[in-house]
Amino acid sequence: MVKESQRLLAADQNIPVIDMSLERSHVSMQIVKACETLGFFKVVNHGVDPDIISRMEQESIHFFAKPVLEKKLAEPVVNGPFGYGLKNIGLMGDIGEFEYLLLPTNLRFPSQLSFGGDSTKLGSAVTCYVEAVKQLACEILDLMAEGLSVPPHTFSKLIRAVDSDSVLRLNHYPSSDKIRSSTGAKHSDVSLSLPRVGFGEHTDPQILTVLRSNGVGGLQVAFPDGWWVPVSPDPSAFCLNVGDLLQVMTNGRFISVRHRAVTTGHANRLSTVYFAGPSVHTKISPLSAIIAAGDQPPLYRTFTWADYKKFVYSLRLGDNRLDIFRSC
Ligand code: GA4
Repeated sequence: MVKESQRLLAADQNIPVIDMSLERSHVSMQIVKACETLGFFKVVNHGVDPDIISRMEQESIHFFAKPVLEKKLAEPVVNGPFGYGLKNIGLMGDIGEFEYLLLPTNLRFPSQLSFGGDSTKLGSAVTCYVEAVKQLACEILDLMAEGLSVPPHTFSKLIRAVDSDSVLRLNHYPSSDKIRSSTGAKHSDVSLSLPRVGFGEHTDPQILTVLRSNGVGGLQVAFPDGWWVPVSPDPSAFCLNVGDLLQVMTNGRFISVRHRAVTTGHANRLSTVYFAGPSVHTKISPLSAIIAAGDQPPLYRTFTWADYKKFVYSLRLGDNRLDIFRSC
């Protein structure tokens, strides 16, 4: 259950909402500001085809409605933490009140995803969705580069690499009501209708995260002053957050924001999350253009994404991982 001592703000009017149809230099300035102050923002008028989005949502609903034994057959034929999971997160014993499907984005469907059944429709929905959100992520990364005055495709070229190590995650958080009925608890047991941790607090290790949810809330973002702020759901928007690697590349100018998902209310929450990462052998370090323009020495030493990922998977979800890579 979410601890009462954790301070929660009621509204999310402090979350930046950026209209991507506005003038480019204005949008780029707003994005940089949001990444420097919070590391999180929403975009509207983003240009992603609504049919691609709704097909992805329909296929997720269809997938999660299957019996658990059938969902467990979703095993990509690749190494890594991929496939269907129920409550377990990572390798170190973290758990949450949700189920998910974690997929590498360079899968060829259906040959590399065996379902023991029909995965063609889900596969084609995922392929189209990944292509669309990757395009959006690259557009936003180019706007960041522009706003930071670093060479134009500094960030997006890492995501566009053919062997980019990006991941798609489909999450299904049952409502508190459903959790209550599945535990056989009485309707009067109020503790079971309190928010419960779906996906515990953490930062995302990659470069940039692109999240979309159905119309059910649950995502919360940690503000620098220590407040947790619920993000109001908007199925027509995308939520973007800075990941650890982008914090390093910007030498700490951008914040890799802590966030979490809680279960609430009467409806199930579905989220689709694209984690844009570089290829595993990419060397990550603070950008020289940022160092030259700022007054800080490089705050992090150079490491590869493979090194960092190995370290990430050896820790618990909520652990701070960047400190050990600091150079001073
Ligand atoms: C958080 C962001 C992505 O969901 C993810 C997660 C990964 C996993 O579920 O396998 C991790 C988590 C995430 C960070 C710490 C480690 C690894 C679970 C965990 C305990 C897919 C990712 O890349 O890092």
